[in-house]
Amino acid sequence: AQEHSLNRDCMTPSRHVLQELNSFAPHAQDLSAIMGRIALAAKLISRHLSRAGIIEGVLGFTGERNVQGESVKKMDLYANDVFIQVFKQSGLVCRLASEEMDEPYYIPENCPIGRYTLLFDPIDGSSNIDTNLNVGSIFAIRQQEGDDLDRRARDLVQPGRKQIAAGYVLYGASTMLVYSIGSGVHSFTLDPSLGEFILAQENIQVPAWGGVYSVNEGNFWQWDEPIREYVRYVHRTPGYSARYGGALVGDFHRILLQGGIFLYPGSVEKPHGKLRLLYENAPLAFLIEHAGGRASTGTRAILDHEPTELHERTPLFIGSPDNVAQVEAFLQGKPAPD
Ligand code: P6P
Repeated sequence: AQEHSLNRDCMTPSRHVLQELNSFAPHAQDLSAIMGRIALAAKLISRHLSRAGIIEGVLGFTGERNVQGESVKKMDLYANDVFIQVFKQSGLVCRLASEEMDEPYYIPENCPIGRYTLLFDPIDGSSNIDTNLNVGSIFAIRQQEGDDLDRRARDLVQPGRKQIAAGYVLYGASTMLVYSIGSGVHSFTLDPSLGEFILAQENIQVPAWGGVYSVNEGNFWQWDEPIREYVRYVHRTPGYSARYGGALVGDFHRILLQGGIFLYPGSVEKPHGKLRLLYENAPLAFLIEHAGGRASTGTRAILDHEPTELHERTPLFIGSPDNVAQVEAFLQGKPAPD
């Protein structure tokens, strides 16, 4: 038991990758090192967030607007810079693409080791920061294809099935890192006394069905009729609870562990929804599928959607397989089950 607990206490994300791949081959070493770097970025961001209100640069806005036209929070830029700095000296990643950057950031030195690309949303849900509610980071790792000499990063604008790893960090009551390299979904909890993410749960499986539905009902007026019909159905059917934190990672994490469904449908103002495919929906879809769940645009699997541009948005219906199937039935015009 002693040996087991010591092993568990030292099971960090980078060590876990080697265990999962059961290999010390270069590819496994690369992924292990990348996960170690992501853990470092997460620790730096977590530490900064914990000082919100005490030090400058955490709360509030920069006064600028990003490519999405959204006002940029100081924390968005800080977290984006953390990822760049952590990976710049890694020799592992050639490009970083993020919600905060119009174009990918190219690591100037040519990459001697890996030719990987990191796609990430450095701080998702940043509107929650000023009210001390949970926020998250979302990331996906892809293998670079071709030489991208024209720096158009066209090899990035491809379906989510091309992802080789994905995960998120939840800065909540505790800071958790959840990831998958395609063999199960695993969670780690940051132990501040160690300064390490320690393995918490392996092979997380989402329940087949859950009673939680997570959607911003303030958008009801601008949804298509089938989505309105679905929400009216859950309003009149026992067994459902509404939970919406306003930050995707926290809302997703609850669904992953307890089951249910998160919805961000298209609307009048945003026909393709608000959430981004390549660094929000696709990484979470990768995770939920490896946890036995489903993620749909409403008409097809998120991971099969063929994007045409880097910051493309898609609607998102993600969670327990039975819940996603139920919403798809409404979208296909099938009568409500009752
Ligand atoms: P709404 C946060 O701004 C975010 O990008 C996601 O984290 C979250 O799920 C969504 O937008 C919330 O959007 O329109 O409900 O406020």
